[in-house]
Amino acid sequence: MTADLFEAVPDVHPSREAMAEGAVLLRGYAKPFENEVVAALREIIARAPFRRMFTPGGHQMSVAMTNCGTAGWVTDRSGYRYDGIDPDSGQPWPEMPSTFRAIAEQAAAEAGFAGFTPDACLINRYVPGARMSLHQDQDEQDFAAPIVSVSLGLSAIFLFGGPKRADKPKRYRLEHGDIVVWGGPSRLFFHGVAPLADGEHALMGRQRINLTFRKAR
Ligand code: MD3
Ligand code: FE
Repeated sequence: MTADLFEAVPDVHPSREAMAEGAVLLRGYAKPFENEVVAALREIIARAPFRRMFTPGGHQMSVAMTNCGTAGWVTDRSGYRYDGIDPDSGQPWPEMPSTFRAIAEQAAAEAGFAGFTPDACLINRYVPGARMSLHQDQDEQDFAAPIVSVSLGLSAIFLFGGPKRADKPKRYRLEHGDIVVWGGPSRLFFHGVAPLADGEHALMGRQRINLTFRKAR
């Protein structure tokens, strides 16, 4: 009797897990929006295809990237920067879709960062074997603004270190639909992604896509 009643009530309390001070994992938060997100993603990559960029040191990244928003993160032999223009097309990056913005703003508010106004969304594509080595995100103007990440497709082992490169990273499995908000002290923590394991995801196929929403300027 009561079981039926409980099942009829939607869960208004999303799962919320603290990974560190300021880092909040919202498991499955983006799942209800997956079809809208994928449709918007298709339009972005038609105009700004994924490309594997080069680091200033001359290494080609295994992760392929693109951007949407008024600023996009780029790397080449001259360094890392945010640029309003896609260097491959010479055109502005595609606009940030309103669904993307809404999801990022809601998730940020859920984690205690109401008023987050992202101007950049970096889109990372991992195929099996692709990885991201430990780094800090320091190319943004305002470290008081969090970064919101949305994981889609194959799950990945996320490596979450500390304020120093030598801090031993903890490992977290990030799955399709998971959102993490990285603010406060964790905003400048070292982090990376272990080589992606092979697999097939029902909606996304043989890849992982990660969206990171940032306030770049
Ligand atoms: C923790 N991307 O694009 S997202 C990146 O899965 C990046 O593609 C990874 O690191 C990915 O820079 C991780 C999670 C993430 C993003 C930014 C952070 C974690 C963070 C900034 C500070 C601390
Ligand atoms: Fe990063």
